[in-house]
Amino acid sequence: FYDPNCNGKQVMVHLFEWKWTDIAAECERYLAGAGYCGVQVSPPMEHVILAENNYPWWQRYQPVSYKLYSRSGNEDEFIDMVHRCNSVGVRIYVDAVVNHMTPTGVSGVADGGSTYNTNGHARDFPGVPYSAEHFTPRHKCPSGDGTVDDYSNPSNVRNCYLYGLTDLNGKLDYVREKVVGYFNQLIQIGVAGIRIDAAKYMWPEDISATLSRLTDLPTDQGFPAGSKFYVFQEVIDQNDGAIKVDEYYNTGYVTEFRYCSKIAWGIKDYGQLSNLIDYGWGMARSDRAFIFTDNHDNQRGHGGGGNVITHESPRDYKQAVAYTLAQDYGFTRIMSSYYFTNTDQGPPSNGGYSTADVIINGDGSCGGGWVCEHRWNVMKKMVEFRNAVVGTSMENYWNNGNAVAFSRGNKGFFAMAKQGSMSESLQTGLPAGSYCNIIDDCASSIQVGADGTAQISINNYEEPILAVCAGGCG
Ligand code: LM2
Ligand code: CA
Repeated sequence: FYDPNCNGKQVMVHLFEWKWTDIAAECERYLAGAGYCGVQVSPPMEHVILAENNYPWWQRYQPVSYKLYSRSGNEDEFIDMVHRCNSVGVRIYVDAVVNHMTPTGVSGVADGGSTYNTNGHARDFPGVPYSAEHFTPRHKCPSGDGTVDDYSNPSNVRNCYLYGLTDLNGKLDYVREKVVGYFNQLIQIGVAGIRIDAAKYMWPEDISATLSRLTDLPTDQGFPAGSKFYVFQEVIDQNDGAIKVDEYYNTGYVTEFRYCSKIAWGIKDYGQLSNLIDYGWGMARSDRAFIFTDNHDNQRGHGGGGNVITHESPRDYKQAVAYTLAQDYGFTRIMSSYYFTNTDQGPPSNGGYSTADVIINGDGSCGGGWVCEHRWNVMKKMVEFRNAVVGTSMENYWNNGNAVAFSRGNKGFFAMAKQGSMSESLQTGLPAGSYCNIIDDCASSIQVGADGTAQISINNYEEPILAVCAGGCG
């Protein structure tokens, strides 16, 4: 569960709320050439449709069945996307919502035609099918009203209803079989892995039992024989409760949300970058940490929110992503957002429920309300850098509180200046020679002497970053 199955590439992008047709096109026209490992897609299963809330993005976290029918498209479009992305070497990772189904007290018909009814004691999801006996019994939940309300008690977190969402009983063989069926269908199509939504609210042994029944990835989709599903588990551990990231190491990577706060602090106060990764604070070990500067929840104050930097402060955000990709901790994901004014607001739409196409402008940026951080110059260049220096560690670390620099073995060197400029003679760890800065397309360069030192100069307010690679990054 630890190999993302993308040939050693190091960065995935979350194309939040994109349609399958747009993602297929993006794999072919951009992501393959830019060196992205793959795409995290929004939940593909059938979900409720909340017209009364103006179709919020979070309706997709209220499953109705495991049919591949969602706001992003139907099953044929999903399969076409996976196949087209795989054929250009870009993998698809599914956001898997299997802790729960819809909230209590609702009924209706979802878009794929499946009905649901959770009024009173009913828990009817005939599209799976699930019924009342498949949900966690009330007596297993130690909270007063049946919802999660005590993070100091694992039974409360894992057996109660998160926000009142009907909680699947992952102890049951029947429930495990249904989830296995969903995952094996994804695998058979050629999906390379999953994000497990709300993993913190599931018992690690239930996740483990489910994953142990998965088949290998299909060789006809370009996976070497014996390849396993890549798994990263959403566990929000901010040292604020009983559940710790290390409980989930046996079943894959874990999201490291403390990294979001740390990088935000580090960009505000460069001195803090020197102790970005704080194991004393409980941060996950590097080969289990799944990291990002911000995600679809905390960029809009959901999922615990927090002090994070987002595309709304572009200059700081570029530095945060650049540093994240330059350093050697964890497996990295880049967020790709849409603009919003309201934290519940769904994606750009053609009016109502229909998601608008992503517009690609002549200069390669996006329009129509889509931000496309993954197409920004700094992000694209730093993906190349991270891929080029894979396997090396950070060395020659230097930080004076206003600028920071380090080498990645003898393969790369990175520097960044908070105020936009720096000039300093530093050890680069690189062989003697001339190296050009990929960030400004070689407008600036450094000359490394026989002793490995070079004068490192940055003069660029908007993108105050220097990244060079031995033999070129791209
Ligand atoms: C997560 N973590 O484990 C995400 O961090 C979190 O953002 C997800 O909630 C959650 N799992 C469930 O998959 C999102 C959203 C919530 C939303 C839920 C369900 O952040 O705001 O809750 O999806 O759609 C919504 C309403 C909430 C209501 C709930 C149930 O916002 O007010 O609670 O539905 O009706 C009564
Ligand atoms: Ca649960």
